[in-house]
Amino acid sequence: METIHENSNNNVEDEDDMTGDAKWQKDAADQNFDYMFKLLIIGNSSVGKTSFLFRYADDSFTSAFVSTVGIDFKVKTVFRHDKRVKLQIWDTAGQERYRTITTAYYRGAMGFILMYDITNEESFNSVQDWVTQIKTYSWDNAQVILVGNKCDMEEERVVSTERGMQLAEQLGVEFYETSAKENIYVKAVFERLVDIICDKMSESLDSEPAMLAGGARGQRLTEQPQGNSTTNCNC
Ligand SMILES: Nc1nc2c(ncn2[C@@H]2O[C@H](COP(=O)(O)OP(=O)(O)O)[C@@H](O)[C@H]2O)c(=O)[nH]1
Ligand SMILES: [Mg+2]
Repeated sequence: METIHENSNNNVEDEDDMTGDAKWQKDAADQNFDYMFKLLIIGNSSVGKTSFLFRYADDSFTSAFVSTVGIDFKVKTVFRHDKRVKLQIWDTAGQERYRTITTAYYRGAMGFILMYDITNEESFNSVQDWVTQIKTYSWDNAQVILVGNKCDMEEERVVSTERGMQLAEQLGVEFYETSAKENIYVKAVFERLVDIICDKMSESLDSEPAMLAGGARGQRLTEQPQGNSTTNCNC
């Protein structure tokens, strides 16, 4: 059962101000990039995944519950280290509620933003389940960043920063506390994820130069992710 629609018209791009269909056609057809990374935002329902994506892609936030129906992915092009990196960022379109995310959704994903809500214990307790999903359905070198969202809601906080840090360390991933609402560390998380993926790629190319011959775009890499844990909390 595959319910993903790949013809999203919710694409955005950094460097021009085109809107609507014209923009989508340009983005979809735009082959002028060095790398293309498929990134996924996963985590329990209502932790703020859609808000986080909107904040990054559109720099907007709405406090009404954001309907994810029909939203599949957004495209954003960023420049990192002189490279034009086209990000295809997928949102779960509400399927996370029923844990019916299909393998098609995970296919080819190079990076994950694994999100919980610092005001919701259950969302934190589910992180391990999501890690298991990632391990089951995505390739070994997919990079993960753990994100505790809604750090603007300090008074309702139930998951301490320390617990987030400890979990990240245990999982061997980096950790940020963010706010889609207040725009705290949203861009930083995406940029860091892109950097980690780029680092991993060049590492693999160094150790396996043969990959160069085939081109590195979205290729499956073969090394295990590193266990370096770094923490970034400013809330
Ligand atoms: N205070 C606060 N509310 C947020 C934040 N991010 C999302 N929300 C709210 O949390 C609810 C669920 O957000 P949504 O993006 O739909 O979550 P999703 O189900 O994970 O996609 C909505 O009411 C959002 O407005 C945040 O950083 N801070
Ligand atoms: Mg959503």
